[in-house]
Amino acid sequence: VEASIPEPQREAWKRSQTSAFKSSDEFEKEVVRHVETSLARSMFNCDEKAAYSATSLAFRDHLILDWNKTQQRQTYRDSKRVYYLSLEFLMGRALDNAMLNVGLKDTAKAGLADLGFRIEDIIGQEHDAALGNGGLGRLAACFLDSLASLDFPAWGYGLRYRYGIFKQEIIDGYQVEVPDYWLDFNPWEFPRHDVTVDVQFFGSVKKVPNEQGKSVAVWEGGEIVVAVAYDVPIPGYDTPTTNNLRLWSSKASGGEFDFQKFNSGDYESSVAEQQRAETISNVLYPNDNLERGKELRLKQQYFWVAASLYDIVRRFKKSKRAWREFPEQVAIQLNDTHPTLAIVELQRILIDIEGLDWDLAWEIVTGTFGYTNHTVLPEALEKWPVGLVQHLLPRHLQIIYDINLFFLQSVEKQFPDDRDILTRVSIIEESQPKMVRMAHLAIVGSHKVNGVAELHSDLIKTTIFKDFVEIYGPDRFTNVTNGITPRRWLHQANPRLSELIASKLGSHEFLKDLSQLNKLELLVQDKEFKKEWAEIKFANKVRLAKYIKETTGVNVNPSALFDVQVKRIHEYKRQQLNIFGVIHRYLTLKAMTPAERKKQLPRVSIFGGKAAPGYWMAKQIIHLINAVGSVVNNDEDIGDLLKVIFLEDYNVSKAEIICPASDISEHISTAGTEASGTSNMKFVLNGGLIIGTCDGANIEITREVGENNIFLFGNLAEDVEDLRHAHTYGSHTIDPDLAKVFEEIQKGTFGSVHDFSAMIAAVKDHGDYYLVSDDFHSYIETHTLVDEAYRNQEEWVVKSITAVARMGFFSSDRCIYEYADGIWNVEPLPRRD
Ligand code: GPQ
Repeated sequence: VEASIPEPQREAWKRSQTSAFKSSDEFEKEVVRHVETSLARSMFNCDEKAAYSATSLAFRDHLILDWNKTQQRQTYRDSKRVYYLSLEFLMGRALDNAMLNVGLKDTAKAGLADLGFRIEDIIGQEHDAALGNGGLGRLAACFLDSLASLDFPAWGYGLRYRYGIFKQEIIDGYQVEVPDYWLDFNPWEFPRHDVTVDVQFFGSVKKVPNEQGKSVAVWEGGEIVVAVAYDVPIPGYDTPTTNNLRLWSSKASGGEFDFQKFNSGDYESSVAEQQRAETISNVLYPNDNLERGKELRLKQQYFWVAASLYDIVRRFKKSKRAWREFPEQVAIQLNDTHPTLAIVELQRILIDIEGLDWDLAWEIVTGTFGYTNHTVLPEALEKWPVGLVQHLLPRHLQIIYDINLFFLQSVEKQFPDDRDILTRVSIIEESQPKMVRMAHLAIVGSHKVNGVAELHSDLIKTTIFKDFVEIYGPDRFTNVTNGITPRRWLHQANPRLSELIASKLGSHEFLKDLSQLNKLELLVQDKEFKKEWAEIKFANKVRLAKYIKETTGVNVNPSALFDVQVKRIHEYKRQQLNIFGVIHRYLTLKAMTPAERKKQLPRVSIFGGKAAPGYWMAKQIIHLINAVGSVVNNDEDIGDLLKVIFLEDYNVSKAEIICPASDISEHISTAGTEASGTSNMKFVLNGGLIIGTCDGANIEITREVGENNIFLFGNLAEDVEDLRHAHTYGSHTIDPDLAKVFEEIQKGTFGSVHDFSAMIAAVKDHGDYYLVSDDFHSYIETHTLVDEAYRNQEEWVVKSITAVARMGFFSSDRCIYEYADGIWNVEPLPRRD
């Protein structure tokens, strides 16, 4: 149906066009209007929550007007679009970001003050949008910010989980998970009840002849679940470009419930069907770097992929172009293997529905997709039992087998004397049960595969994907080192530092061209500047100390060295190494005379992060940290010299308080295990130094900031395999200082001897897979160097400024330019209105 208004009536539309507020007066009018109409309240019952809601609605209106124009222009220009498919978008709060990106935060601040509210309190009302686990989901969010800020025509596609990552509570030192129901009132989403897609599951396939007598596959029967679109506007910084994040929600195909069944008295089964459908988008799987192969997870993946591809293809078809032009109009990036079924789904649409022949379809498919790998950990590589795929997606399994057949035939031709390579690279693992290897499918179906930091991209080429480099040549593989958006992680999280930098550089341009930070190096000897720099760090530490007091009751001294490790709890990230080091420090302090103790540097060790609910060892690590805290924090011999804090429920909005307040942060994964890390970048950009292993992006951070401005320790990735081998087959002696730490734990100093015994056994008896003992000495020594360096505050500030000045490379804007150029082949489409 043509819904366009006829020419003669358009004048009336233009006269009545809505315009966005610009002044604080106009803003106030919008807020009051939303309080009085959208919320049906008044000045007599407008609390902070209502003021937050109304402010957000006012800004959402603003964004939607820009969004409309952006979409109209992109459609009119018919330029190539990027689609970023990610099962996770860890967005955090939207209001502060929207205000800063459209440049109206000061306007809103004045308006809110006029109406009787403090802007910080209003911002603080917002519930984080926590549709992700950790780094992978936050990377997707940073990329959306950069895509919009750089004017790229780009959409994100994800799932609208009713429950995001769980809320973490710490009760008696243990993690307890509480559901995160965040959709009570979410002003940032725009339901599109008219944008729906029917998604099919189960059923069977039959072959029937088409009009030309060719046999085609028809997938029939099974059940239909409806995908409903919810749009989230993504504003660019300092540009009217407003992109879209489309999240799909599932509902039963009979509407609320099946009325036929309902009327025939079968109430229960009609409700059951509705519930089964809604379950699909109900909850985010809370695992980081782990795939557990649950059927519902595969359903989520296909549901989201099928809806997104239908939407993308529908948009392409409006342009009436020939199919072979598809890859010139559409670039789809697969964020990890979670959306790999998109490769199969597009091939299915092209051959079964659009009637293209296999080869042309496959050329289109591989021209369209790019795949980003985020880990080499074997337990995180996705595999699905063939039987499960057969049951849920019978036609897709056939296509996967065909893709594999053609692929293996070509490999066989290329390596006629090598039988083993076929087994190794096959998309189907010949195990019991047989499995579909999603990473292999993703590589075969994409034109580019990238890792997320140099070391990681080299590792995938020499280990897990080695054979594919032989087959496709090295050019199929590339690196795009991760980055972070300086808008959220500097300007929003650390406004004072951002303003100081702007005052010195003469503008806020550095927020869009982060390499301009290098001009700060000219100021490292400027006394006044250094003083202000140090004052800002101190103020950020005072703010965190206040937060620690409010949430844990512990007083920490803001002049102490703040040593932070916040990230998902995982054995490979080695929070256990950190807490063992803390215990070692505690024992060292205890052994000193009071006079000696007086000379020591006070420290606050701050931890935060969630453990996957089923990850028992990670939960024990959390327990040990809390147990050590309750002993150390109450030891009168120790006082301010050492405090151990575990911050509950680490998330994006808490990271915005924590990152600006570190002196040192810890990025201490076993070499070769952390693909990149991104919080390392956030801490350094905020003037904190880091202690880290030669792993992930730490290596490139070192190259940029210089070896003098980072604390590196530990074994190298190239030596890990030999060390592990030696632990298992040679004699394995534990570092003597670490052995003392273990003795103390086993004495019961921190309670729960039984609980902690598994952590100790992992090192002593089970091969120390993560090299905790091997790296312990070097770790402790390096912390001594940190203490020494921190005593010289003059020098420390110089290091801090120098490091920030050299962080330009780690903007996610740089990442997006690299993807655009090397993988997507897309151009920005700026708007100047
Ligand atoms: N990452 Cl496979 C996750 O956050 N979750 C995952 O399931 C996988 C990877 C991380 C990875 O561990 C970090 O090193 C990266 O910096 C991050 O992805 C973004 O690439």
